[in-house]
Amino acid sequence: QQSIMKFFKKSAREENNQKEKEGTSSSGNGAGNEFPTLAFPSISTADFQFNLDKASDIIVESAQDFLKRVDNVRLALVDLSDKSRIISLVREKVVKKGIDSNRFITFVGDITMLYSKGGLRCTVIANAANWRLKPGGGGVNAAIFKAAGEALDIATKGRAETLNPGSSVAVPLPSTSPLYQREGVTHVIHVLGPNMNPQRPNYLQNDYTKGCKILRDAYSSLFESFASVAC
Ligand code: AR6
Repeated sequence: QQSIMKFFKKSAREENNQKEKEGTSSSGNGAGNEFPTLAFPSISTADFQFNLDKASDIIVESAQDFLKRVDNVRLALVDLSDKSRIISLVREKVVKKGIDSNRFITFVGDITMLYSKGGLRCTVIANAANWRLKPGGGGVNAAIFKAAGEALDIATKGRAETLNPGSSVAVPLPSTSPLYQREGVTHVIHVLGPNMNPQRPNYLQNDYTKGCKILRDAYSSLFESFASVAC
């Protein structure tokens, strides 16, 4: 709660809006604003304790592969704080690889309020889910289920009961959902990433050979799901 409030302090909001209008943001949210955009959190790097440096490599490589293959779409990595380590790592690597800043952006904000508070239109958002696809539990999963209301829980149950690590499921959001009405979100894609937290199910015991493969599979499944609903 507190971090969300801190996050959306007026100055940050205005800065994002201004950058969006001018198209001058270093993260580049200008000319590509008309493309269908997927907003996604960094999968597995908070509650699931995945190594940030390895995760940032996988995010950038997976995004680059996807954007080479699919035109007229945009990806936006989102995190809550302007001190987000994963955002800085990804930004550096995106610049190094010369990825088009109109097609891959980083954005600081709450993924459930991107349009209303940040002026960023994202018709599809990703959720770092748990294997039972249950609401609550903390992190971005709790925030998305709360903002979307019961409609998301019902729609999710209609699509899948569980997820395997490395896979995703796209759920159309009913137009009655506040997230649809307020933010213009038409789909939520639940993704289950690799877990390096001994307190959570499917614990990988620090096996990063398996973990990196699962994280790559998770992003490739997420981006394919996005292409299938957006294109
Ligand atoms: N908006 C944008 N980014 C957010 C938000 C938000 N509202 N909330 C968190 N993040 P996490 P995981 C960022 O822990 O590591 C859940 O309880 C956060 O800073 O949500 O994949 C599920 O039920 C981080 O960068 O997901 C699972 O059991 C990123 O989202 C488990 O946690 C992912 O953090 C999944 O753990």
